[in-house]
Amino acid sequence: MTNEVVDDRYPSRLAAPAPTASTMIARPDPTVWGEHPGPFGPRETAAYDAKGFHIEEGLLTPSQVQNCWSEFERLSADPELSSSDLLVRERESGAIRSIFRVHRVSPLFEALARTPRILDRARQILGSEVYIHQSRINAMPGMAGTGFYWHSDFETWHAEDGLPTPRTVSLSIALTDNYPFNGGLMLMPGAHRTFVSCVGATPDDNYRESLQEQRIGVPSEDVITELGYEHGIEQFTGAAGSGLFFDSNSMHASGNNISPFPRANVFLVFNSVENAPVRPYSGTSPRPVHLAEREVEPLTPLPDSPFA
Ligand code: 6CS
Ligand code: FE
Repeated sequence: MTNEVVDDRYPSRLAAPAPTASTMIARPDPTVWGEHPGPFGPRETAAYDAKGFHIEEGLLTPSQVQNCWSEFERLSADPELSSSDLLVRERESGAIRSIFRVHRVSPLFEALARTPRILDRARQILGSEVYIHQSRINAMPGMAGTGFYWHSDFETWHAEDGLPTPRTVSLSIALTDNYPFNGGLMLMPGAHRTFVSCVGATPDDNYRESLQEQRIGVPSEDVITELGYEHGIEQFTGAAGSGLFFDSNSMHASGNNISPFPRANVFLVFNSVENAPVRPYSGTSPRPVHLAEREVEPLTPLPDSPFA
């Protein structure tokens, strides 16, 4: 099925590019949606606007991190989860790579998303009420963890899930120390202002492959090179408990973890309630709800959250 959307400001997954088509499109939408009061100061929102990400050290205390880690271990050992699509394994080693929908299967991670100082930051950036589009834990075991190739999350969420605009912010919280050498996330500061239109039609059930190794919806090496020389690369490193807020169109990647130190991060993807999903722009069927929520229900704050 081809893309039938005529007025798509973020065209991608075209079977073949038109000879004159540019693969780099200047983003027509903002990154910070209006000036709204919230925990971020004006310098922080300005930096987020310019770079597409912001690191908040000590977002969680060591004991809050410990609680999340124990919950991750509990979920990892849950036989029901183990045999479900929520759990994605490494192709070669069979080690756990991701667990999806953690905010629905775990009250603790639901509470994390509804913690006022976290929720209010997402609302402040997006200038509206928000809900969770996707949540997951990405685990990169020592020695055996494999990375994620360069991509923009929004490219996938637009093409495969139908999010109209990049009015979406992800929060990645380190549950182990993130070093430069254990597969920490690399980002190109400022590249979120460019939407990279990717070549290649989307196969049915593409996610079954892409969650282990993404091949469709990744930029060409030429485009990655150009963006890399223009913007440079920074890395999210920090002690367990650090949080990275990053724009959904950030160009990012991670390398393999061949260090003996595991890396695990919990991801909460907040989408604006004014950016509800429509039909996927690549013409495919919507992905299952554990990857892409279809019901837009604003998150309500939990003042007595264990993370407050
Ligand atoms: O599929 C997703 O939603 C996420 N996973 C990958 C490998 N790429 C896009 C996005 O980050
Ligand atoms: Fe990603």
